[in-house]
Amino acid sequence: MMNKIQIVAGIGEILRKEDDFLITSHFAPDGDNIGSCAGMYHALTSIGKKAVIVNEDGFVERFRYLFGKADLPFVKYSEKLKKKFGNVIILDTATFERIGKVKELIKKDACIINIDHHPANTNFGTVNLVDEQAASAAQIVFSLLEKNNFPMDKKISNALLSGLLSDTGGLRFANTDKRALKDSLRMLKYGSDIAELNDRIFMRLSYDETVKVNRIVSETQLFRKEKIAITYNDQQNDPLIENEPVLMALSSIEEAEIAVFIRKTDKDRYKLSLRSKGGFDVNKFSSKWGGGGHRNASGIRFEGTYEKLLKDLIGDLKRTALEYYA
Ligand SMILES: [Mn+2]
Repeated sequence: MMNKIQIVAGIGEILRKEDDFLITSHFAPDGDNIGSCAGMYHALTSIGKKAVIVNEDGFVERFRYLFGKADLPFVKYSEKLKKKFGNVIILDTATFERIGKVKELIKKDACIINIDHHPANTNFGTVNLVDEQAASAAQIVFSLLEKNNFPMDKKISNALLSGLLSDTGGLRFANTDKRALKDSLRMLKYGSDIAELNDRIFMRLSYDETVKVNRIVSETQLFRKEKIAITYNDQQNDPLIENEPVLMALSSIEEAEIAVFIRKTDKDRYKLSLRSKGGFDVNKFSSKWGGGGHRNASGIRFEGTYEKLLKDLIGDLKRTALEYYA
């Protein structure tokens, strides 16, 4: 067994020795996912390496500032992508399955570097750097780059600080610990502006999206005894660009400790995002239903009718919450 210092040095060696990297992360990319991938991309290209970021889903435009005016190195997966990669970096992803179709781009004998902070990480990589104490995957990437003496700059720190801010809700969530604050400070040293990044990540929504978010939030149902707030959107016919603003609004409901956002993605297919305050473990609940994440933020995919979803899954959540808050 290698210890953590050896793993960090070993990954540094691979990054310097090899070339032509595929960087990827879980489908439905969020800020930590995109920030970690962008930080790794900038670090590799700054030492002359070739790299590309591929995700099963499309880019989230609000993070465009991480790439400046250059061509976007973030590619949405398509069957037309024929190239297979031997050097793969998977960031912020608990299981190999969660990269989805990007699997198709990986050679059988590829070297897979797995860097993550999800407690349910299965150590699926050739090399695994998993630290569930980290509030964000971006912080693990950051310390890996610093420890391996990569030339750090504002581009890299902006990407990684964006990841950290995304997963901590702008340094407000329960996972905001001393380490998150210390890492933020170190990132500011490279020129990042925390107010500017928080503004870009949390404070910008188009008029159309704002109206839509508010319509969805206005349909929220509150279960007082269970402390659950639930709302729904038909993502198939009336898609939201991002889910986070809805979840933020639900999470801020004083009477609710648990927020659930249900999206219909196809016939009899649903995606659920769960958020909790304090001790209620939505990761534990989601795992029971084939999903996962963190204690206070997780997701589930559900197949079946909406009635079945409400009766079985939401029924189970209500019972679990009632027991917990009893
Ligand atoms: Mn994360």
